[in-house]
Amino acid sequence: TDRYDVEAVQAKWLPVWEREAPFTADEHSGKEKRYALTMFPYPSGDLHMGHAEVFALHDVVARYWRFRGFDVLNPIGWDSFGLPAENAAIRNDTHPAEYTYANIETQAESMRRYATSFDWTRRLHTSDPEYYRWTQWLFLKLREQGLAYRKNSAVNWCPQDQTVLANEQVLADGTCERCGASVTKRELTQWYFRTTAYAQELYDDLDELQRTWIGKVVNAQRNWIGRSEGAHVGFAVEGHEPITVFTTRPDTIFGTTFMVVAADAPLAASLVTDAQRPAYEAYVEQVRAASDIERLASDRPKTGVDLGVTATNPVTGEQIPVWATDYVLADYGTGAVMGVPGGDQRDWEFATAQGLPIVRTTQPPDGFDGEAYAGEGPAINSPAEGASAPVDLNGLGVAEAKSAMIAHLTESGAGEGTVNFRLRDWLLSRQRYWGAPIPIVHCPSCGEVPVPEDQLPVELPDLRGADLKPKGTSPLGAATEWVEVACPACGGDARRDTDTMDTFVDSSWYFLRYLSPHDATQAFDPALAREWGPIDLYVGGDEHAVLHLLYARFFTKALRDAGLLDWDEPFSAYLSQGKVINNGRKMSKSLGNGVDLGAQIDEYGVDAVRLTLVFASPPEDNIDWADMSPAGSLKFLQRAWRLSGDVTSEPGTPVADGDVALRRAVARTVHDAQDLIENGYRFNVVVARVMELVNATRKAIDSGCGAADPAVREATEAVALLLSLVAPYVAEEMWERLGHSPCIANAAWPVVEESLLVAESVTAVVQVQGKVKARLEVAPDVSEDDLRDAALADPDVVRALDGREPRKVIVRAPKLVNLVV
Ligand code: ANZ
Ligand code: ZN
Repeated sequence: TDRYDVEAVQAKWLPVWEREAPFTADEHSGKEKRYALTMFPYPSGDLHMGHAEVFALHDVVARYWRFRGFDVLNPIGWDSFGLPAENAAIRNDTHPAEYTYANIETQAESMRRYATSFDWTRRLHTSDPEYYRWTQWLFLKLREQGLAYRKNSAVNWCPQDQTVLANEQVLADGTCERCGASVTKRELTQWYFRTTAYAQELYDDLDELQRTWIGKVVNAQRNWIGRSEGAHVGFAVEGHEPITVFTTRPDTIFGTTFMVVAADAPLAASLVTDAQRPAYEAYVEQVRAASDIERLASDRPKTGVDLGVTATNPVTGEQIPVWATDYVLADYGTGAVMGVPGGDQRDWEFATAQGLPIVRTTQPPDGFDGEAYAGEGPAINSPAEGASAPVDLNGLGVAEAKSAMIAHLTESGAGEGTVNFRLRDWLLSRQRYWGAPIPIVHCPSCGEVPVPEDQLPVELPDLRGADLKPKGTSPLGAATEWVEVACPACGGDARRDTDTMDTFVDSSWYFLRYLSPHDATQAFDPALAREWGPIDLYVGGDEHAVLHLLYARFFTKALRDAGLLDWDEPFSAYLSQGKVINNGRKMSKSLGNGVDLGAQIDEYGVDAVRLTLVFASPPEDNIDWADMSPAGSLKFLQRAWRLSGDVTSEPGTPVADGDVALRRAVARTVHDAQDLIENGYRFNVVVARVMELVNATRKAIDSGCGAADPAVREATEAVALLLSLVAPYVAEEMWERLGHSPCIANAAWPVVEESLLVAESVTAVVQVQGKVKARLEVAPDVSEDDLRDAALADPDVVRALDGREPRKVIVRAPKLVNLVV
């Protein structure tokens, strides 16, 4: 027949590949190494179209590198702890482990059939004790470095999931990134990683990553880390420590007419006078109920309470009132602000609402009719007319005025220039069951005691049949036998920490565990990390633009400083793919527009689905499945496959005498494919070029050099090799029909003969007496003599000469011949 049987071909090759395992990485190969990583999945349900897309795109590069002679590490595993599994288990009334591992098997089966070039020998699951033992070990390692600590503070609380959330898990609209519930605040003692210790480095290194990471993600991280340059300024308060503020506008100090401190912070409570205390306490009560987002909303009326004390402006010496308010956040900067209503809109609104004075210190442009003015302009009222001050900013532009004021503050000891970051420490404890237990024992006499290394892992108690529904305290607290332990330090009665770690902790280091996933002696082998890392290409969705990528960067830097890693950054290059949508909309249950991956594969086969996803668009663009034609992809694959049946020359036939035009097409296609993959991941164009090559080869067979020409074999082999990056089944089948044994993945990449890439001909112009008389198509390397002879033999030139003998013949090969008579 003239079609291959998709099902039969899949059934035929899968077991062969499993047996041959061509993609097992080998650290002893002596070849140059490449580490290709794709984000490991959560085991919720079966694989979906999104997975199919990422894996297909990622595989192009992983397979390509292998063909180019690198030893490629391309591992896969499962991010198998976490709320999705726990919630689903509660819904389905099973144990999270059952739900998780059943889904992992389902996904693994689908992945195998999908035939990406993963090294299955390195498979890992973060919920295996063998894995989380080392997550716990790393937690303790970071704690030793002072990078993990416990503190009491107001934290984000999801009332739906009944657990705390990291700042990164609260969306811009103040809702939980998992469940969409409105996030509230709670006062709790929780574990944190000190991500802020690396704020500067995490920020600065983005400049370098900008070149190899896609821009959106780099910008998202920049904004998240949020670097602000400004100053710390101290305002003296009688009978109290000075209040230090962080300001980005030290040039506006002359316009400071009041101070505001975060209402729900210890500073406010320590400042308030007895007379004002009842009013203050009532106000705090009201503040606690609101979220950060509500508090910062610009359209919210500005409220506050006078604390009854005054502070001294360090430059003017004026006494200004100190208020507590909810628009100052306790955990940004110093939690205290110098109120400059002329320059800050929030301060303007507060001053207006509370009847506080307003003084402009930057001259707005003519015709400005707004309220606070934050733009460029000369300093005014700094100091006010007639007033004397130790520094005079009047007339200076904003930048100059800032530096002048910082210089003055530094000299007078009232302040100094500083850099402030928006980034907070990472809150890592969760009041949920399905995660790695925090390996700490709380002892009444010794305090926090780390579980000794030889007692790791602290295994999760089974809790089968227990009610895991979120109740606001960790379900582990109910496992009395598990909780009550002897203190590792003094042997007295003590209790285990009952919180589990955020699953983002698990995924912050999994790329290191792949290097030796079953190593029972260490989390990862530093020597292997040196050999394989950092990751040469990371492929995954940009929903992880901040969370996962930032945390993994933090872990990398912390482990470097622990002497375990010698990389500064984990991911040298990062590619994030677009989404697969349907009919212009995101696929969702409620819209009922989901496309089932399994059904697509059953209908068109793995190769056609993969080809469709890769061919659809540049990787970073969305793919609307409604506009796709997997049937068309399959048709193309059949055309490609037919070529392999038509080739009649033997494998290894010398190709030098083959049809030159077709050989040129092959060389150009392979050369360009390399360029397209290596520079900008233009995989869709690679597919388009292979389609052209298939057409050219078909034409050569049917109406050109014929099927026996060795160039036809060369072209068909190139088609098979290039196609194997995207459609491995049909490629393997073609390879066999071409007389080779499996696996095509082990075959040599086609060598591009440079001479075949040179343009086939150039146009030479022939002039007689300065007038163009003829144009000749000649080889680019034509000799001067040949070009002269060709020009003199041309009929138009002969006619123009009309029998005259040229006096002079000027030849500039290959472009020009000039005849003078
Ligand atoms: C005086 C001033 C005058 C300010 C002016 C701005 C304009 P970014 O750029 O986000 O770092 N601020 C400081 N700490 C705060 C807190 N905990 N909660 C709310 N606001 C706070 O913003 C820094 C500016 O935000 C600081 O500079 C401070 O107001 C305010 F014409 O100080 B500014
Ligand atoms: Zn103890």
